[in-house]
Amino acid sequence: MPELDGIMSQFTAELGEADNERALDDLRVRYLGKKGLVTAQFKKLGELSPQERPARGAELNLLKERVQEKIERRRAQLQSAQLSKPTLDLTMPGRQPQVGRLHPLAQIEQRIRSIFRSMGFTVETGPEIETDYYNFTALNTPEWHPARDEADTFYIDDDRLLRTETSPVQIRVLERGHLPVRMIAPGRVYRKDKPDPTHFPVFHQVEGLYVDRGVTFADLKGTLLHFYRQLFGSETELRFRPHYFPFTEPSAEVDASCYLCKGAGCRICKGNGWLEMGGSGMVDPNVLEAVGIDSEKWTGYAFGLGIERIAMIWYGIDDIRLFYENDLRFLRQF
Ligand code: 2U9
Repeated sequence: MPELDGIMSQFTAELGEADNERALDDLRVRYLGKKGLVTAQFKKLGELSPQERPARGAELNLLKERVQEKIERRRAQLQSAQLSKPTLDLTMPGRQPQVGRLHPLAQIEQRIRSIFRSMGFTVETGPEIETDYYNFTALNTPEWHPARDEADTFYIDDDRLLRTETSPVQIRVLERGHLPVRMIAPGRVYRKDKPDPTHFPVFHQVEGLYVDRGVTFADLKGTLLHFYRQLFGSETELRFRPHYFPFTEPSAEVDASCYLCKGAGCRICKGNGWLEMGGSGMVDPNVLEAVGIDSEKWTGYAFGLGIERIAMIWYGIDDIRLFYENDLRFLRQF
């Protein structure tokens, strides 16, 4: 019947366009639903004569079955296509990778390491739990020295403590007996200080040591001058003030001219033009003899500086505790 052929070919065309299950459902309703095109044909059967009706009915049943069958086949097709579709959606916006960075103290330590490495210093490390011998005795630190007091140092037991400086690393290196030694020892040190804007019970130091034949205070001054000029700029000047350390003789505290105002006075140097950087001196002969080095043949210089202090000066940070709070709003600035 031409009319039914027309319905079938229209259905086939529309079926080709139903590319998802919802469109397929709409299509089914449009043909087989209560008011559907095929259903309407069934309704018209009553208008036919009893002779015409059976043949027409059979034709319509066939049409209905074919439409149903095609819909189900298409549904199966769509479902399997959905399953094999990749779940990766390339049109999705990308995720911003979280790029990390080094802690400001680690950044400063790296700069310090690289300046000294460029001058031929090795970088040495050692344990943070030390013995009384390495931390004090070998460093000529007398029994009466306040650093030995339980109030100033974290003791683990009678003999063991958290190192109060990185100097024990130098003792361990000198004990190996290979001279000359030209090294720095960066690392964590501990003191029983109550936290305040300039004190914290853990902080970081870099100590340096050069032991060779004929090392003088002039070598110390030249090396530190080069170091601080690399760190703070080529106009930097140094000032050495006499001081006392148990492990060096003579000893001096080291000031650098302010990198910001060049000595005129500003908020960074608190108006006096100079920045206190650390200490230095010629290694005390007692220290060399304690590790079996002939102090008549060999001399050396040593120095120490605090990494937090340099970072605070360089970045203009007024409270050491900020380095240890792990607040990303602070840390992300560096
Ligand atoms: C050996 C011999 C000598 C290490 C030295 C200093 C001077 C010094 C302070 C700076 C600020 C510690 O971080 S701080 O609080 N350090 O002033 N340290 S000379 O002298 C040594 C070390 C090891 C065998």
